[in-house]
Amino acid sequence: MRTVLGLILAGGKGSRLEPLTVDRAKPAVPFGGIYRIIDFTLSNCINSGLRKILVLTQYKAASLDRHINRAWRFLCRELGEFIDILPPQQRLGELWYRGTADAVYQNIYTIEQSMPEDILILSGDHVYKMDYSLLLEEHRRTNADCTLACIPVPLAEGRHFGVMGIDNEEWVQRFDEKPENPFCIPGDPDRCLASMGVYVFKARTLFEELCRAATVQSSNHDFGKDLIPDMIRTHKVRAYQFRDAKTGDTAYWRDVGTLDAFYEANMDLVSVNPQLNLYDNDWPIRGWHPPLPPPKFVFAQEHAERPRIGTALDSMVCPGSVISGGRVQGSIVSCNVRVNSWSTVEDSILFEGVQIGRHARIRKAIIDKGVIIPEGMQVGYNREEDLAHGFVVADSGVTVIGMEAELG
Ligand code: ADQ
Ligand code: ADP
Repeated sequence: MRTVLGLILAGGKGSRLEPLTVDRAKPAVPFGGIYRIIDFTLSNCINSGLRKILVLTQYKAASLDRHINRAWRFLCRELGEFIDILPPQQRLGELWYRGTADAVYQNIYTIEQSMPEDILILSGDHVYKMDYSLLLEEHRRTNADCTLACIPVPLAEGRHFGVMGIDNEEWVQRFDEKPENPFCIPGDPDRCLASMGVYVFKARTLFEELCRAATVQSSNHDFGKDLIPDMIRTHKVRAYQFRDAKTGDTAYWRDVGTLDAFYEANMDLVSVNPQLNLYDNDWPIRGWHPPLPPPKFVFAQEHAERPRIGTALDSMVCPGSVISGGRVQGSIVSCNVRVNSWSTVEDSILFEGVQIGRHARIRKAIIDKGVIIPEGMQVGYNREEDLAHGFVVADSGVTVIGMEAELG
């Protein structure tokens, strides 16, 4: 892994996660209480032995920048190890990045400086645990120019991904980016093979292809739309099927780019047997939170007829939070949250600093940083009422309250 450079694409706009991305980049959106989405990819890098990492940012990167500076500044530059943030340099003109391939092309100068043999391209908005060294091993063993990680997904979801067709030896023969009618895996009519947006390239080949693509005016300058479909005609492009190393089954991987996918992946964490186990010492996921006291659960019997019982069941509760006489169930409670007496919070995600007023009832909701829910308010019980408050209601009915919400 010492001759591999990891590039994390973290500049996407994330409009399908709005309002959570109104003020922050998608990879910086909080996830699972003490994490940001990008922490999964960064943890995978570190756990895989990768020590040279560039994070390419663009859109609303201030909070992402701050998080990386606080949580991910422990590598030793003197040993040639780094996690560096690369904002757009506009080295090659006035343009911002035109697409994912252009984001890499515009940073070729910085990338070449670490003289990598192979370049691993990753996304900052996926939730999974993956050992990239196994992907690299396969890429080198087969002498591929490019290897694409992939996973089977239900056919109906194929239109959200790059869908690939492979031959018997796993060489890629076809690649359609977000096809309207995805083609299935031969012999498996209900599923197609989706690209995970995780690619490894021989560095030399990638530089040549990027320079060639940069001159094509009609191009979208995107890996999935242009560069990879072009390369399968001219180069050896291989598929690497991402499987659970222990069981050999399809592994857990989620693109959490929509509110529903984001919500579901969080809810998985508080299920009794989550598909993504955070309590796995062999593959630690590194998050960050400020130094805070342990979470506290307060039970008070001052009103004998209706005691205030502060409880949290099937939930994750982070430091600094006080469940003071409220009831939390199936939820994620981030740092410094207050859940006050006689309130209930069910199947919800509360970001840092949220306050739930007395007697409030919250169900199936995502509440962004610092939002104060007034006494007695109901969220997630009546779609029309939620919309009238200016909340976003996602397809599956999850109510989302953004940071800017002014309530009560
Ligand atoms: P998408 O996720 O839709 O599909 P895209 O929105 O381009 O592709 O994002 C890929 C990654 O690049 C994201 O992490 C995003 O934040 C980042 N990004 C986007 N534009 C950027 C820019 N201008 N500068 C820097 N970073 C940028 C891709 C592939 C599909 C594949 C899915 C898997 O194109 O083939 O199936 O990922 O999720
Ligand atoms: P997060 O909720 O992701 O931790 P922050 O609260 O750090 O994000 O900030 C989100 C965005 O809101 C920042 O990128 C910045 O654009 C804006 N912002 C936050 N605090 C301030 C501030 N004090 N002054 C100006 N802008 C701010």
